[in-house]
Amino acid sequence: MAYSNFISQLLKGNPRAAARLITFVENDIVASEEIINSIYEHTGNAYIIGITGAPGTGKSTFISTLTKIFVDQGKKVGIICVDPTSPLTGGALLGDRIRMKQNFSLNNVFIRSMANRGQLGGLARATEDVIKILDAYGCDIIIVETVGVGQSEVDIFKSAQTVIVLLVPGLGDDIQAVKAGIMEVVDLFAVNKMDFPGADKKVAEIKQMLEFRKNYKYDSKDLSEKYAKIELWTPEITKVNSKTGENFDELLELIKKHELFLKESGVISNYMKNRITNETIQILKHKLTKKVEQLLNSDKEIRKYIDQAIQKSLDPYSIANLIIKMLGLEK
Ligand SMILES: Nc1nc2c(ncn2[C@@H]2O[C@H](COP(=O)(O)OP(=O)(O)OP(=O)(O)O)[C@@H](O)[C@H]2O)c(=O)[nH]1
Ligand SMILES: [Mg+2]
Repeated sequence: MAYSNFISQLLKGNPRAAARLITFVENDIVASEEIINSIYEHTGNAYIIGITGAPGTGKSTFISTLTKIFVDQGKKVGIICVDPTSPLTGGALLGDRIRMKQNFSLNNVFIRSMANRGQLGGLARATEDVIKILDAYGCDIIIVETVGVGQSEVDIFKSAQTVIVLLVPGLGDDIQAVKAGIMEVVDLFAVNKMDFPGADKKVAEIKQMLEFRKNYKYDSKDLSEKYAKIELWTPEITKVNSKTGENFDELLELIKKHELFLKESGVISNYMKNRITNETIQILKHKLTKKVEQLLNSDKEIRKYIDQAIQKSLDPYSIANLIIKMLGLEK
């Protein structure tokens, strides 16, 4: 097997093997299949934390402080910075990476950034594979950071056990953005920069939003990710100062509380089922699309259907149904 050497090195905790394998899964979905297949039984040990917030809210500072605490506890930490808005991993992310690498030893902290470069099967799929590699590599904690609070972050966070959103005092429209974007996946709100005026006001605004949320009926699709029922978990709110580390003890307690809740409520099995289902859907979408594209381009019978559609004797829905039949996928 082409990757077996890298994989055995990965399982021994070799960071260079991890980096190489990540590059393979980012660039090549066939490689992903082989690699994930071999490492899957070694995954499932890491606790995955998703962190997001608008630009400048202090994500990088927050993650450095949090990582330092985990490292001091003797944990191995993986950090994946995902930028769904950019095709390049450069600029801020790269700067952050260099700074963080200076602060931590490569043995304890592994940092990787990923941009949206049109990975086959999607960025969320690639992120999921990178998480598995870092899990098999031996990370106890995997932090997935994304920029922004929009819908594109939701997919990326489907594999996180605990999702934290950073807000800051003063900004007016950030809560609205959370409501429109990722509200249904947030487990914990952290008002960062608590040393700035208005932190308590921000906490009160979040509380008010959560009150509204109680009265709002989500359809079950929105909630399918982790919680079968909205009443199960009300997001916790805390304030922190990421520069000084103030109040991080409370933050860590809340993360622990959420982890315990997932276990004790049985939500964790719901989470696992949904995580695997979502991932399978991503992979199938990619595989089926590829298969159908091949058929559309080369199958003689299908070319005939397309000609018939030009003549208006068939329409695209009918062609799609005929293809589903051809693939043996109709009920
Ligand atoms: N006063 C204060 N400043 C903070 C705090 N946290 C972060 N900062 C500062 O806020 C600025 C932005 O912090 P970053 O950590 O780079 O923020 P970010 O969210 O990673 O920013 P982008 O990567 O550009 O999206 C920096 O100058 C930090 O030093 C805090 O708790 N208090
Ligand atoms: Mg940053």
